[in-house]
Amino acid sequence: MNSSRREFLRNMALAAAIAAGSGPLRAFAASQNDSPEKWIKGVCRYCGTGCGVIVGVKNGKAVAIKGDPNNHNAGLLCLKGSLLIPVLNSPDRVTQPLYRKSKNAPLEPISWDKALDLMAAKFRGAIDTHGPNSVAWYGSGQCLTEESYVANKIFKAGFRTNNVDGNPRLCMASAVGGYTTTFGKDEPMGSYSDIDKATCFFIIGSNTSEAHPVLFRRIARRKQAEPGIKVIVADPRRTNTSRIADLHIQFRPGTDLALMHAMAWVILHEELDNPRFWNKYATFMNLEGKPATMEEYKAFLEDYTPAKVAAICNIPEAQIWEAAKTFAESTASTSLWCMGINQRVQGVAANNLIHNLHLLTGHICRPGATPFSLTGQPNACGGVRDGGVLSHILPAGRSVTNPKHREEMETLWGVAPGTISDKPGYHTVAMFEALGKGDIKAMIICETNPAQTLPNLNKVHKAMANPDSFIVSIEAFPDAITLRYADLVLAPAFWCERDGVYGCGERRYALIEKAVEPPAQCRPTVNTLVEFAKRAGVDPKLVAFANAEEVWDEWRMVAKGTTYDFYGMTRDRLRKESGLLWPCPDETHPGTLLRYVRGEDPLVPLDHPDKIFFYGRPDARAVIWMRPHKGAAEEPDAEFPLYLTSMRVIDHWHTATMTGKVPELMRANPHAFVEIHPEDASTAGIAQGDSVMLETRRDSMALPARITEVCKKGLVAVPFFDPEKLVNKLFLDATDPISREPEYKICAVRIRKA
Ligand SMILES: Nc1nc2c(c(=O)[nH]1)N[C@H]1C(S)=C(S)[C@@H](COP(=O)(O)OP(=O)(O)OC[C@H]3O[C@@H](n4cnc5c(=O)[nH]c(N)nc54)[C@H](O)[C@@H]3O)O[C@H]1N2
Ligand SMILES: Nc1nc2c(c(=O)[nH]1)N[C@H]1C(S)=C(S)[C@@H](COP(=O)(O)OP(=O)(O)OC[C@H]3O[C@@H](n4cnc5c(=O)[nH]c(N)nc54)[C@H](O)[C@@H]3O)O[C@H]1N2
Ligand code: SF4
Ligand SMILES: [Mo]
Repeated sequence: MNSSRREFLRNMALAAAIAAGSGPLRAFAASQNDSPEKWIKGVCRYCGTGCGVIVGVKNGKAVAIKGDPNNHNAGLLCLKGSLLIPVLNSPDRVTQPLYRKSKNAPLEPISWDKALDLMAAKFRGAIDTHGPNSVAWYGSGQCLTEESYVANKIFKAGFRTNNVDGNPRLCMASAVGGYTTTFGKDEPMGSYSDIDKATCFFIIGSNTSEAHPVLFRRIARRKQAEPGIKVIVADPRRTNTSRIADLHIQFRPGTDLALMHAMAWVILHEELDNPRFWNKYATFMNLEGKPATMEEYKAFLEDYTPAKVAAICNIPEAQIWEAAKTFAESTASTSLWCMGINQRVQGVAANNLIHNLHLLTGHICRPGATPFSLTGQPNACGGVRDGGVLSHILPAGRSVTNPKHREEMETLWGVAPGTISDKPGYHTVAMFEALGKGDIKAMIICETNPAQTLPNLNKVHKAMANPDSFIVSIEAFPDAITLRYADLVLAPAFWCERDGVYGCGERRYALIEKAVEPPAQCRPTVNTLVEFAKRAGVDPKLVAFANAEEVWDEWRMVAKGTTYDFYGMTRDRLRKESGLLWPCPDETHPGTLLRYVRGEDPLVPLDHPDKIFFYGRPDARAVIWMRPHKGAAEEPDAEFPLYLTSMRVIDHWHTATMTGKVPELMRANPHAFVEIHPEDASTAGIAQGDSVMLETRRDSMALPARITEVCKKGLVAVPFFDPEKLVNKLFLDATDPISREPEYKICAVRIRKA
């Protein structure tokens, strides 16, 4: 393709991206006659972008939605967000508790009172007979902060088990691992406003266009507004995101680590690094995690010369030089990444290598220059990561293995010393294995649908069918596959039928206010958990919360004085403002756009001798890691010669229990499909729309062919939203050794015409 044609196509893609986000500027109204009586502020139910919304209410019913002009999205919503009202008003809901008397019996209505008694008896019985580690919580980055906080407290302090995990393990765990091993503290230092200042975007393993549409529009606008702004996309698929790129590196799946080392090699060889920065603010760690020198780092990089890596990645060598130079030479480079990086057995290491590029070049802690991990779910950051609602962590950056941290939490929670176990609980994959083995006897699953979304799904289904287990699912929609395995289903108030906080990808906490009443028998989950805990014998003082606001006030206290300090975000303030970014230590503090920077971050003393202070690290230096490239857990071979990956589509949210209720969204992608490169299709004799049999070492299934040049040759891709095609039966459950996040992005497959 000649360069003017390429430029023309890119400009078209830019214009389309910007237009796509402009439509919903107009408020979505259910019908022309429904002019709302009042507008109530909240946050979109879907992605980690965390757009502010305002819900229009008339006669107690939600009738309209529009973007909040005062939040970061400046009034914009993508199509999914602007079509939330039909989901909220869908009659297809779990409207009362349901109970299954025996494993093969149908779910039948049961009263709340009986349901909670029964559940309490099962959990109490398991703990009394088999010990605290026989029960578990499997939560979600879509729960409200207050719900995750209460569940964590009940299990870790009330039941005395750390078997508390959730779907952020499938999603953000590797990003957490990356930030904590490089900077000593989790969460990005930058904010979305960096997008408006960046002059180079390095987007790796993120299809921002479909997964974070409102942020993508902001990137596209930035690119269109100022000539010379560069976008580099590194993704084995030619996604909508890559259409606006100046450079699309379509490398072999799983070779990102080699690519980024080669970029570092070029940066050092061309003297495009920033020694003033790394000399002062960085340190080097070798393969064993021991301190090392720049000379040793350079020697390590000799395994990753551009020529060697071009062969590993199966890309032209010139692309490596161009990417490295563009990244280093720009005035402000921002990296954005998501599941293409995190969902890998080398997920943490891949995160580290992104940070390496920023530390070598000093593209960090300046407006527009930042390594920014995009967050998947709306409250994975606020509720689960910051809240410490995983099996190895405690609230506000504390760790279960740290005696001082346990002691702090025991004091704050008012429980006896030694109450909190010093052993990490099960991570997600291990938790479901323990369920299968009968080591976990009773489990609550809340606001997540693991029977569709966990990897190696046949194994998971077998575990969930264990006759000795008791599974409670708190689930809003009756079509969730998980309900097939639930012994008890509890009916929750949905989205803006209850109030609570979501914390999105830029450290912004924002309140979702209650806009409408839930169906009569649907209850706010905070109340459900409190009621359950009391009946299960948890000290009532531990759960003395009348409502979500009281939970919020306790959580503010628990984080006070930590590096997550958001004490200044009172409920009243959150009612007035459209979200605030922590740290925000007092009520007059405006929130923090740039962490670790003197004069910006309230945790850096104003008289600190250095401009930047990485206070998360004992030596105040961030780490440049030597992490070797190793490849995927299951690479293609003679028997299974192709790569298989999985991805999202713009119209659906995960398991489509919500987006599946909206005809406009269903139309574009009603069913699963498999993307195949034309050459791979013709080798296998497959034509457009043919049924293709996909076989992996775990299972096989037939999907209709979508023959397209989106995938690199040798790679096929499937979406995972379709409940009728549980593609996760095909994927393996190998996990990253540090983050324990599964490798959803890569396994080996063979295809044939079905
Ligand atoms: N529409 C929509 N938006 C969503 C969601 C949704 O369900 N629907 N879910 C939200 C959630 S929870 C999440 S976590 C995010 C996920 O957001 P993304 O991570 O952007 O979405 P994915 O499509 O899962 O994967 C991104 C890309 O990773 C690429 N990839 C595959 N293998 C590799 C590799 O080896 N290296 C690299 N660099 N890339 C690779 C894939 O080709 C794909 O284009 O989206 C959020 N937003
Ligand atoms: N193959 C493959 N698999 C993947 C991934 C991938 O990239 N590839 N990505 C992984 C990632 S990153 C993620 S985050 C997970 C997501 O996986 P899940 O969290 O399992 O998927 P969701 O469909 O978001 O599940 C949310 C559930 O909560 C229910 N719900 C909605 N609102 C409410 C409410 O207010 N209260 C309650 N109690 N329930 C409610 C919904 O109906 C739905 O059943 O999937 C993972 N699985
Ligand atoms: S970009 Fe994400 S948060 Fe914003 S409206 Fe769309 S789905 Fe909602
Ligand atoms: Mo996610």
